Amino acid sequence: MTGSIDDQLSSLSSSQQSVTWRSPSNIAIVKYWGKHGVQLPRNPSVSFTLDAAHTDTTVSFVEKVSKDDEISIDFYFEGAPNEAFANKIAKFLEGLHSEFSFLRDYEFKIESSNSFPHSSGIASSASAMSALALCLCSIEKILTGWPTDSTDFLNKASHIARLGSGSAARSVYPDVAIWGAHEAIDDSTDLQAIPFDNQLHEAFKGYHDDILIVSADEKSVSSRAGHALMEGNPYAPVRYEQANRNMIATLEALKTGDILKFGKILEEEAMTLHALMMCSDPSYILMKAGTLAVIEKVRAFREETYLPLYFTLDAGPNVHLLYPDEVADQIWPFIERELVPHCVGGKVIRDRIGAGPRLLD
Ligand code: 2P0
Repeated sequence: MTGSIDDQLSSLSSSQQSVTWRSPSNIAIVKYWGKHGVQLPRNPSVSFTLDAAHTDTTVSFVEKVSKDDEISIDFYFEGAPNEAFANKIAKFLEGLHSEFSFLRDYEFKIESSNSFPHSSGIASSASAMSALALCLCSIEKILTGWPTDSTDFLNKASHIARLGSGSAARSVYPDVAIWGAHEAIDDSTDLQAIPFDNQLHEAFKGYHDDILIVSADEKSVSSRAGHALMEGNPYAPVRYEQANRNMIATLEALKTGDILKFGKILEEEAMTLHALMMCSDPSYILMKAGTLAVIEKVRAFREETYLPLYFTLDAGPNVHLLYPDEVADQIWPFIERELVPHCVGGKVIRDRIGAGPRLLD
């Protein structure tokens, strides 16, 4: 389906017994790092919604013949049954009973696949949990007629996605999404993300994010453990203040098209995130030698050319390279020649800022 989310939702019919959503990953500009309670962030975050890196999820549902209290799911990942994921999702759904009263009345088959290889080192929780949340909200709409409008629908989808994985809350909106309460940002809340609506400056339209796969190995410390280690980190309070300041500066840069200010914050946030990991107790490092080599080359390239190529990092060794479309022809040859050799198997995912999730036929 194409068209607005309202158009897409209006195509849902009460007779259908399966629904498929394609939902993208996102890259945080101001990072969410530290949480409390039930998936509540310690600081607000803002991200670019991506496009090429996405998950397709189909949920089929059949009414149970005899009702019981169990959640019944079959889960297939990339076409094959996957018990580990099935158990994780069953546990997630158990916690959603108060959100979706139908969960124990149906048998569910969930089929999920990613546009990027499972072993590419790209985190899939944001795209996977947002795709699943969108499917569940669509099933609620099919069965009950609610939510009637797309604002309520996306609000709930973001809320459910957050319960699955914090960063997934941001993936339901196009272009730019904000998650976490900030006193100077209207409607911002810890409970779900909100859209940036039409405030993004032209300069960021079609913005590139080339994701350099420096390592595809499993991370030594998961994001869940990383968030938890923020609780004892002596720098945490200062970090949360910095994130609040960076939110305002980033949103200002996104509105005014200030690419240089945007780039400066982008890199500061990446370095802070990894510095927080290094000064956790126990300390850990997720960057690899290749990560540092790429960072140094990007900085030298910028000094030499004055071209606006900036990097950021997720909670891992892979480097995201962000730059405007209008200078792509000048920047890509450098990336290809100097940086791709640092990638495993020369692997780069060439992504862009994206239009958000899509209901598939
Ligand atoms: C972010 N990251 O804002 C930050 C920056 C990684 C670095 O959110 O435990 O998978 O599922 O809520 O969302 C990665 O953590 O953590 C993350 P959970 P999540 O994107």
